[in-house]
Amino acid sequence: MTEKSVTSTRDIVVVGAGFAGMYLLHRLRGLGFNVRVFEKASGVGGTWYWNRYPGARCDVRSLDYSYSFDPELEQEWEWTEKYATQPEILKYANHVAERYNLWPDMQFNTAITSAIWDDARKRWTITTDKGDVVGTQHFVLAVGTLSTPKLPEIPGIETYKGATYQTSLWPHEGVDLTGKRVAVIGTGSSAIQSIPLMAKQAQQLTVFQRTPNFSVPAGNRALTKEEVVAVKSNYREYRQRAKESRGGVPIDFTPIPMFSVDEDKQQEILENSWDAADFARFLASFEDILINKKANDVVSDFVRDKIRSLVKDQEVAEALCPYDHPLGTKRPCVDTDYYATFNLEHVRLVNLRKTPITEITPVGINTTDEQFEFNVIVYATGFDAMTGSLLKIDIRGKDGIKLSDQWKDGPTTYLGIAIANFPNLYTVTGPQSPSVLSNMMVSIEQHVDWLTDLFVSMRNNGQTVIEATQKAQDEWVAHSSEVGNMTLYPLANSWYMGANVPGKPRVFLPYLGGVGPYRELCNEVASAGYKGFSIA
Ligand code: NA7
Repeated sequence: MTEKSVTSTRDIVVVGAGFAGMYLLHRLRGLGFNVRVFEKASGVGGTWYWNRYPGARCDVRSLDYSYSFDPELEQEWEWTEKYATQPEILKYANHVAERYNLWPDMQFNTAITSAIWDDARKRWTITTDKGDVVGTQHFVLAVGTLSTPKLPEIPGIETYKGATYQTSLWPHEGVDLTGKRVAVIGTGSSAIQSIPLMAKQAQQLTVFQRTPNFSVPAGNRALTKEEVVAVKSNYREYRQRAKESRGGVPIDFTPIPMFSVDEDKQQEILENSWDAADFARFLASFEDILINKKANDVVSDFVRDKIRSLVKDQEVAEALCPYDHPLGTKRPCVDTDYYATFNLEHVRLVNLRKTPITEITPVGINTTDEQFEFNVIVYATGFDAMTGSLLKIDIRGKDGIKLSDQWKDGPTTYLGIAIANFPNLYTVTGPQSPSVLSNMMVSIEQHVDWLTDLFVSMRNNGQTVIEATQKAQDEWVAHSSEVGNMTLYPLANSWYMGANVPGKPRVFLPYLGGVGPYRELCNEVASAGYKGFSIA
């Protein structure tokens, strides 16, 4: 790539106009950096731009899942429900873009196709699918963690003649399922949120389930004025507690070990947590749910009993009960009437563990036992999580080394922020950071603030290049995997483990050390002059 072909130069190029990209732009531009954000979508919002399926909501409470960087913004914005809907979150994202006039520095409908490090010039050359060739000092991948949708590998999928939709690419104008015979493949969070609403329209709804998931009730409702005031009048202290917490959400009690109390007390605590209708709180019911299999069994049994009490047909109930993974080792779902939907006459569950899909035909879906015909197939089959969107870009670091080669056995990073051999390249909420195991807003703000401080420090010190050392990276990867292995998480075939994508290396992707301790570690690295990095 010659300098001549570069059509513009920047201090910092950011990929993605989700909450990370927008906040990066706001902070960095305010400090005088020349920043350009590129975004594949035609608008801001990232995951909330794409995932428009019926019932799409955040599973973190709205008062928590919002920016904290500007007290005026957090006071003026009015969330209406306990869990915000996708349209409301998207409206918020647009409000932020408008309020801070982010539009002029964001380029939409543009995907980055390659990023090549030029070691002589100490700069990245970024190419887009619209023909831009941008030279930049720093390159930040704020591409999101669940942003590469995944279709199932089912023979005949391309032959189906009816309408097909993916939950993660739902049409902006919505879909009317009235009078339709609808199939849903998948029973993850997206399916569990959308199935009750699709069932309200469809003439017939057939759910193809390979693996059941644990789901806790959302108990969604309008926020009361009093509870909003209670949080907003104390937002600084509330946000601070979120930053110091494990998951980025303040918990109002100190969990105890499961077996420090008798069975009756265990059940009482679990009932209270169930009624509190909040999965983060539910998972925190006892301190050892995710590290002690026996403690986990108690909670898993508790939820299985709930499923049996909610679903009338006990054969269906049993099929909906997860046994293959400890509760919480796949992200628990949060639902409104999911289990009760299976009591409706026109809703049917097909248990693919008993009768697997053999093929998709022009008219429907065949299993080993039956041939189904549908007007519509909905794929709620998830994502190539955490690394999919990073590896879609042809990224080449020092000596032309490809990121896809360096990561062929799984991602290796320093702090989930930087990668050895890839100078001046950064991931926001990347693999081996708390990321998807936390309230993403808290983790996004932490990474953006940390990177902003880094860029300012480098500028002030006349430094131009920073790179994670191999040693620091090796130690971080070892630490991250050691922490992961102390928990029950690796027991599940989850997207946390890359297990949902055939051929993807089986590595625990997020960092399990907790948001608060992780923040401290990152701050220590910075205050020690960016320990573990070579910087010049
Ligand atoms: P998930 O949670 O990855 O769910 C995908 C679902 O699709 C899951 O039930 C899969 O079953 C199922 N799936 C995938 N491939 C197939 C095939 N070939 N046949 C049958 N079923 C299949 O994605 P979501 O979009 O629901 O949620 C992602 C995250 O968004 C969620 O965790 C929240 O953090 C928000 P499997 O378990 O692989 O057997």
